[in-house]
Amino acid sequence: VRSAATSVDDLATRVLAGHLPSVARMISLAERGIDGAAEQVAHLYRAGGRARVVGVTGVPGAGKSTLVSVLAAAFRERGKTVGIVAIDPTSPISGGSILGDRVRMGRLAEDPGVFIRSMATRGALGGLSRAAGDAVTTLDAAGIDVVVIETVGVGQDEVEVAAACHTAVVVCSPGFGDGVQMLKAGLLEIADIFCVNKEDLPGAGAVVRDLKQMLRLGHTEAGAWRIPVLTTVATEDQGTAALADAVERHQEWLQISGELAIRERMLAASRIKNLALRLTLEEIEDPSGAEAFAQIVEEVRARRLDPLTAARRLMSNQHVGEGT
Ligand SMILES: Nc1nc2c(ncn2[C@@H]2O[C@H](COP(=O)(O)OP(=O)(O)OP(=O)(O)O)[C@@H](O)[C@H]2O)c(=O)[nH]1
Ligand SMILES: [Mg+2]
Repeated sequence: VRSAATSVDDLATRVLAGHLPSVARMISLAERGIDGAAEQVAHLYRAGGRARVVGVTGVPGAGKSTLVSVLAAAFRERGKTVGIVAIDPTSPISGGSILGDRVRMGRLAEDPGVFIRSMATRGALGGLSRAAGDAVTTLDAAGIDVVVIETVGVGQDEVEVAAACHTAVVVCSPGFGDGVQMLKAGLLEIADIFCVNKEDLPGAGAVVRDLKQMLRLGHTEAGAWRIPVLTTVATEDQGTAALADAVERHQEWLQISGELAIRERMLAASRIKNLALRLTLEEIEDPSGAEAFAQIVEEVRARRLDPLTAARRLMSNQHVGEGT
């Protein structure tokens, strides 16, 4: 019987060779926090950096999944391999959502150049960003060219995931209150491209007008990226090529303007912060330190110690039991 560490090791080797079933397993192990998985993802990170990450986000029901499937098909036609990470905020951790997405993705699911993965929202602080980040790292290491992440842009964690990409596509559709919802969620700030989907429905023109109006209010410096407002009918595969063009144009702009390095620094910083949070929590929750932690909790309860000092002690890597 091989040890868990060895088999995770083998797995990373197969991921690097582009073996997609191993990619699926690696993502699962990392998501579940299996021993050794984090180290393997760290190893994969150093081997990656070529994939371009496209975030597709927007209010529930805007047509994101439908749009992602036609967009993925457009990238396939351009000779690119595509990974799709769909983050489902409502479903529990089950195969149900994967099945649902597979049905929606139709023949794309049969294409060996496409990898589709659903992910449920993780409860813990930054857990979703971490899980999504690990999935991106794994797909990147496997040589996937474009990774598309679909998220519903509600909630802090969701917006963070949506922002952690090279190109953020914010999807709107005609419907009451969309604009307000997006403003609240902070989605307008992260958009590199606006896509008004369901152009076939009444009210689409008004949404386009509102977005363009809003963009005119923002200042644009020379050489800055001009955020396009595109329209699509995802169910009819209409406007998809123009959307794929816009994504590619944005990525060229990132390169030429030097913004790519800035963005990648931002992404790296967010990865570090998320991991630092987890390590800190792990340290606090480590069973071997449970007694010492209980002791410090008691000190704080009795007000001989304050929570800030206690937390600072934990952060400075001091063992919780020391120096009370
Ligand atoms: N009329 C019209 N309907 C569309 C269009 N695109 C998607 N839909 C429909 O809108 C509904 C929602 O589409 P999804 O792709 O599941 O939307 P979503 O944003 O992924 O939804 P959630 O993931 O649940 O937030 C489905 O019934 C689609 O068939 C479009 O361009 N026009
Ligand atoms: Mg969806």
